[in-house]
Amino acid sequence: ETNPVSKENSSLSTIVRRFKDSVSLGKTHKFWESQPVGQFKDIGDSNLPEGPIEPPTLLSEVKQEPYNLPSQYEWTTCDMESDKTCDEVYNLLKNNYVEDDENMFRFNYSQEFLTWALRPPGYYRSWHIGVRAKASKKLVAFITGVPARIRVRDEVVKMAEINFLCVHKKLRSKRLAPVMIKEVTRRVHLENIWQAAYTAGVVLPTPITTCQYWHRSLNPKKLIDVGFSRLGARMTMSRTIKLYKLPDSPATPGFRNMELRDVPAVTRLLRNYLSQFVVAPDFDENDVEHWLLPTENVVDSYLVESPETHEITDFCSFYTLPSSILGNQNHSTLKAAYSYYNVSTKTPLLQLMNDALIVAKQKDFDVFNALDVMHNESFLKELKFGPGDGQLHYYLYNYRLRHALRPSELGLVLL
Ligand code: MYA
Repeated sequence: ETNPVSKENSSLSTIVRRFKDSVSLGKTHKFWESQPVGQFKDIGDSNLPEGPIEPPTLLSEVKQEPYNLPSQYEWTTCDMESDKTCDEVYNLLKNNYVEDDENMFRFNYSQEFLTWALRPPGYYRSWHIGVRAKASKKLVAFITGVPARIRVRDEVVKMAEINFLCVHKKLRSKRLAPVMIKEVTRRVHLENIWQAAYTAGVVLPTPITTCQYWHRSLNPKKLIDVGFSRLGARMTMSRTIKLYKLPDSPATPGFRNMELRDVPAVTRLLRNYLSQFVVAPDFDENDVEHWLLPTENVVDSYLVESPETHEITDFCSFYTLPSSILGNQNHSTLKAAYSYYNVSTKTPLLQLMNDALIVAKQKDFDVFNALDVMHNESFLKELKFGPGDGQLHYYLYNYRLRHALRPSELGLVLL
């Protein structure tokens, strides 16, 4: 399967992905064909209206009991405020979550990251769903939702962001995932929410857009040593290290960490910026405080405060998501920063992102990753990002768009 753990593109991995994607387009999707999502057969049919595919039902008509699991398993609601449960979830994902195509790397979301990602303002405990083996009580599967307001054109829609779908490696291909998706859907419906947004590395019916990961080497020697990237043609290690060298400190006067007192100004800046995209989150001050105020080893945010006027003119952020390196003698973890939300009004975006690279390097990240969403295309090549082998498809549940979007029309980054 093609997955969104991305490493530098190689011709082999690209061929493998294109082949798999072409197979998946002709594949039947027993489960997904039964769901209110855009279907492959409807692509290009511009008679279908934009908006919800199915209307909401009365809450009393929502199924009141959980879906049936195979008899050896039981549902559990995971209390992400409990360190013990958080640790079980962490270990399930650490050993069974998303890998790249060649199984060299696996996402290793930290406990602090999971707590942050799963407990935003207004979160529902009931949307953190686990499956346990009845006999051993071992956690064997997981799926989550968190609430979000997402604007599609000029409509703000209450949605669930679905993430962390994971089935233990030993329980794969037994159709457990569809049951988990139906159960999270039921629990979202019980909160009177009828739409969802999610991303996946696999092609399903049907992406609203398909994005590509790009990677900027910060520690090229390690990236080459672990097989994340390869020495370019006619390149030596020392020339490569020189190529990716960065200044020791950011260049923009007034570039500093975001603080609590900046929340109103950052919210204004971000809301104004995101208004130009077709699909984007509708952030208020509470959301900005949660999602963008720096949290150690989870999310970093910087802004530019004009030294003269003290106005906040620019903003950039990235989150911390390490990957385990599978089967390397010398290194066990790849430290990756992922570009999150960036806004430039005065400092050129190129310069702002160069400063982001510099602070990421100071913080000892090995690589800085970015999708080709929003205005990211404008800096990727110039700042020496290279295309990755990972594609990331974005989806909406129970909401149809007339046409697929270009990645640059998307203003949403999911974790
Ligand atoms: S994306 C990250 C997904 N996780 C991983 O890649 C981790 C490693 N892999 C695994 O743990 C398993 O392989 C998973 C599938 C659990 C992915 N999204 O049980 P099965 C369909 C949606 O036999 P398994 C993320 O977390 C597949 O096409 N569907 O398969 C966002 C087939 O259906 P169909 C997927 O390999 C999740 C069926 O499942 C995905 O044992 C968003 C096969 O089931 C996928 N990533 O388990 C979920 N992979 O026959 C949707 C496979 O029709 C949310 N499948 O092709 C929808 C909105 C819900 C809320 C709505 C509210 C209103």
